[in-house]
Amino acid sequence: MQRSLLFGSLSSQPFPLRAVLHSSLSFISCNSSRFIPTRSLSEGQPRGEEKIKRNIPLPESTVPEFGDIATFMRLPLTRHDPNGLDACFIGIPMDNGTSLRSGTRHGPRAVRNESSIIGPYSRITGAAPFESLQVGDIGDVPVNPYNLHKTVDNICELYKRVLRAGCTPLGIGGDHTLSLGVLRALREVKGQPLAMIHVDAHADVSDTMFGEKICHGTSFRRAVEEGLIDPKKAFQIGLRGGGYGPDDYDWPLEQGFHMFPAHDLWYKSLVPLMADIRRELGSTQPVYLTFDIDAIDPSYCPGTGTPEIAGLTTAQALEVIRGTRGLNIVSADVVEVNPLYDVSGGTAITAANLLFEILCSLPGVKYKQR
Ligand SMILES: [Mn+2]
Repeated sequence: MQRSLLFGSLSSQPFPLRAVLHSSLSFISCNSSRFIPTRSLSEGQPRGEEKIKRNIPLPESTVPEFGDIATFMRLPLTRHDPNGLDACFIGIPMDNGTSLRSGTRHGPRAVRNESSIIGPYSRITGAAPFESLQVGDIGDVPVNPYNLHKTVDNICELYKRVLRAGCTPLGIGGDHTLSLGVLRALREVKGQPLAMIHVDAHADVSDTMFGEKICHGTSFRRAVEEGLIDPKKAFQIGLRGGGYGPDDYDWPLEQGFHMFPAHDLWYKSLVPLMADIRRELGSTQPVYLTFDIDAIDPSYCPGTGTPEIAGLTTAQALEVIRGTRGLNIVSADVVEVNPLYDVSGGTAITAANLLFEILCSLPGVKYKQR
């Protein structure tokens, strides 16, 4: 496929591939459910019928956008209950996997607050997600701020419940350790390793940090080792910044990852790249989309824990997300939003809009003629 990519391409892999680890390792499951379901607003309403009354964001004519409870886009809240929903937003307010600046535990609330400004229909693309899908906000994962491993288990538990209800979970992070819990749930429920589109300044494939196997810089090495993702169907977009040596990118390339560093994407539209990825993955392969807000340049999104200069533009971010339309996205998230480092709210506004665009790109969303 691709033009001049430094690290690799879909059609030619410049590095020798080692044995694929996931073929010889069983994936790790997580603990059983301990969540208490609450009443669903859509209970008793069969899905798939046109007369169904779908959830819509609270209209501004009812209460102004700055008012009422800040669920995501002011959707109905059904705590920990995905029943009857086609897609749901889930907050994951954690930062105890963070290596530098803490504060992403405040990300979900900030993103929900800023999401109030987003209208339910995309005037630009014609997407009408709330006329197509039943969507809600199911609150936050009950994270444990004193125990990262229990937090990962709790993410996995709630995500399994959501997936088994036939609902597509859309996560609001929270540090990137959360992907390990998400992927363990996806692997178990979907019954196969996932394809992955990972947008990030960092590859997050360290073996350990401070001797720890689980933290926000190790998620995707663990995911390969545990057989959660198919590394040959893993695409990392926006990579940059300093490291400790050339090994940082060698390991994922040896596994078969496709890496697209930011400097190869500067000044370019990402529409052709996404077309290549869609061709490679097709329309049925289950895909996990995870978007670390630090993929975007810190001039747009300073509110994050480990910023790196010369990143993607917000326009390129939209091209990536809109370019996933047609893929079988089975879960997605926007992570590493740290509002303590951005008093303007711009980072959270960006994250909220990216999540809305992800919703618009999900399978089953209708587009109107503009
Ligand atoms: Mn990350």
